Amino acid sequence: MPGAEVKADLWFSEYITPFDVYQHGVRKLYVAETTAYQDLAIVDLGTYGKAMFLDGKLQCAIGDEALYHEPLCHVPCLLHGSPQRVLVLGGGDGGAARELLKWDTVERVDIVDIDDRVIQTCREHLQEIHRGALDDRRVRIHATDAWGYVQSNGEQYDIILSDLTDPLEHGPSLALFTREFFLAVKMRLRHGGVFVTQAGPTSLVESPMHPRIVRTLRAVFSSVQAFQAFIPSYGSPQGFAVASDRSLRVRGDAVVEHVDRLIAEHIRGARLVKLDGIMFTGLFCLPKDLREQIDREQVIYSLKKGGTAPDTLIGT
Ligand code: TER
Repeated sequence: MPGAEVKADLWFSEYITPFDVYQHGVRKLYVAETTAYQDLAIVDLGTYGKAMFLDGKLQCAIGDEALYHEPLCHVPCLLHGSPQRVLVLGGGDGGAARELLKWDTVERVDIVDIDDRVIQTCREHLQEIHRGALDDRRVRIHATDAWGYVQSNGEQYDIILSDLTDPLEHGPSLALFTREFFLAVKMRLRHGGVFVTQAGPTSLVESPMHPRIVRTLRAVFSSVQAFQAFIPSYGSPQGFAVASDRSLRVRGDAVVEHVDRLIAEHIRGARLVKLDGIMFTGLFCLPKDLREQIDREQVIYSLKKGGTAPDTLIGT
C-alpha cells in the first residue's frame, strides 16, 4: 500500500551490557545455526541490511561495515606504506580481505578463521561484504585456530590484522588478546611490520576492555596507538589499536598529506568510502577521559602460568 509504514515484527535482541539491549528489527532470517564453535546468524536488518551475528553479537552489517573495515585495514597499511603480505586472524566474512586487496602492493592475504561454517555461510550469503575477495587468487584461507597457526607457521608478514570477536572477559577469544599471544604475533612480523586489532568498545561505562587491550599491547610493542570509530549498528563506539616496533606517526598536517598521497598512489582502481587523510588523523583524537583511563589502567591480559586459559595479571 503506497505510503504505508513498514515496521519490524521480528526482533533480534543484543545485550550491550547486562542492563542495555539493542533491539535490531529483522526483515528476514537467512541462517540460524550452532556451529562447532558458536551461534551463527545471518539476517536482514531493516535499517542496516544483511548482517552477521556471532553468539548474539553483531559482527557486520552491509549498511555501515565500511566504517569498521576501512579503518581496521587501511590504518595499518597506511602506517606501513607498502604492505605485501598480510595475515588476517578471524575475518571469515571476507570484509577485511576485500579492503586489503585494494592495495596494489598486496601480494598475499592469509585468512585464519577457526570456523569453516562462518566462512562458507558468508561466502554464500554475504556477497555484498566479501565481493569475491574470499575467492581471489591472492587470498588463502586456513580454517584453523589462530594460536596454532601463529605459533607453528614460519611465515613473516608486513601486517597482521586481528578481526576477532570481542574479548569478553571469560569468553573464548580473550586468549588471543593476551600478552603471550601478542608476543607470538610479534615474532611473525617482518622488520617494520604493523599489528592492528579491533579493541573492544571504547565506552567506559560498558567495560574496561579497551584500556586493558591497549595496556597489554604496550607491554609488548614499543609504539602503540589507540583509535576509535563510531559504527551505528554496534550501538557503542568501537576501539582499535595499532602496534609496532617502528615509530607510528598519526597526527598533524604532514600526516594528512602523506595519507592522501599514499591512497592516491596505491588504491587507484578502488574507492574508499570513508577514509582519507583528514578522517585518518581524526580517528586518533580520543576523548580526554579515555586517554587518561588508558594511562591509569593497571590490568593487562595474560595467560595463567603454563596454561592456555586467560587470566588477568595486575601490573606489568
Ligand atoms: N569482519 C567483521 C567482524 C567484526 N568483528 C569484531 C566485532 C566487534 N564487536 C562488535 C560488537 C558489537 C556490539 N554491539
